[in-house]
Amino acid sequence: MTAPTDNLRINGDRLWDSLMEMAKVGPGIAGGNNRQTLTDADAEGRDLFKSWCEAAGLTLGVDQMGTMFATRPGTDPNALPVYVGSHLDTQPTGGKYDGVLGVLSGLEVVRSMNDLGIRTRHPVVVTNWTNEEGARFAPAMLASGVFAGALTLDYAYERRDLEGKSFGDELKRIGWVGDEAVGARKMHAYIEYHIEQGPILEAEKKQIGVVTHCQGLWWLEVTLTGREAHTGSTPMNLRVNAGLAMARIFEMVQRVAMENQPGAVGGVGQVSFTPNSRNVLPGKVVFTIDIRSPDQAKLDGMRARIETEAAEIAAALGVGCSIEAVGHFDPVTFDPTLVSRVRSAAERLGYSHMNIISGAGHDACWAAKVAPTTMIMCPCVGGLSHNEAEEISPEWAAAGADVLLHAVLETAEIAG
Ligand code: HGY
Ligand code: MN
Ligand code: MN
Repeated sequence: MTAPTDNLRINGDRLWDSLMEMAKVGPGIAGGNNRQTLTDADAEGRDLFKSWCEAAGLTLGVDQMGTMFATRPGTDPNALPVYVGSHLDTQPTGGKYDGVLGVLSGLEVVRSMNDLGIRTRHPVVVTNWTNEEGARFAPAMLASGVFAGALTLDYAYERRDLEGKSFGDELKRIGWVGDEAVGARKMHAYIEYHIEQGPILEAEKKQIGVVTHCQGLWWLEVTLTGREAHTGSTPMNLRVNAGLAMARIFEMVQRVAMENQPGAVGGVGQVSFTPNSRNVLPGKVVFTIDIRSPDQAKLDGMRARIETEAAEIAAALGVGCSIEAVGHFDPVTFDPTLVSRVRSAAERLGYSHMNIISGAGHDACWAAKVAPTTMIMCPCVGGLSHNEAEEISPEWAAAGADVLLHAVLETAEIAG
């Protein structure tokens, strides 16, 4: 493959304008976004992205999980496409760039190829994966998981949000059930550009993260069954206290993660109490433990210890305990050829760079199961993400998109 000349750059102002335009869709309450998957705001964002793709001359395909694939044709109809993209859905208190940067930078790469009159042998496809976040419907990376064959369509359609609404019904409600079989598409390669969502690149003053790996993950949903009782008149020795069991399990998860340093994290982001009344001891407590590590043995060892010790903690308090894995993928090693293409593109373009392991999960983690895959990262301010204050600079955004342009052109092969 011949690398493109080093003077090819994307249009950074146009990319930034598109990011700011998309940020107006599903605004949060503190400057970020609340564009959760399969909500009306998600549908609005999809329509905006669709209009931009059509304006760029792309042909849109949609699969049965609602994932959007916008294709720029290549010169060789038999060549498998090079896929780029990420996700447009956000956390409830999400930032303006998580996922969105990858989708709109993929679009910017196509827009720039149009401006430069570049044709490639392989087609280029810009992707918006449905429900990457897993905030409303667990697990995260749901559509890409079905695409990679790790999850079934029926399992995905049956996933329910906290109001009991199903993924399948909500996808139908917003009118984004596509006709393509999920996973029928074959990829020549997949390259995802994403903000780091951590503090390393900014601290090391590097413009580009050359992502070599992504850490693995378990999401363990714990259901604790206590006994609803009066918080005032129930003596301490007669309580079956699911809330106390939860607190002790949280403390244990923290301890297990700290005992697996370096390279392990563990915590809880979502809890529900039933009946969730100030003066009723909870009869049921449900929460999801999120543990991650780039080391397979550590990841699985933490899961085993947490499941054993959670059961012991609950039993000691007479509290019922059941645990269900509701999300998982093993640590991922990205494709070495694509990784070195990203690195040499950064060097050719004069951008500082370093190897990095992704702390967050991405659709690339599932794409790597079915095609040569890699990622590119840019720094984010203070390493903050999954927070409405998430921030990047236009320069950071453009640098990564330039690298994406070069990596895509080298992989899709310039045809004149
Ligand atoms: O959970 C994750 O790592 C991703 O942000 N969905
Ligand atoms: Mn993301
Ligand atoms: Mn995210």
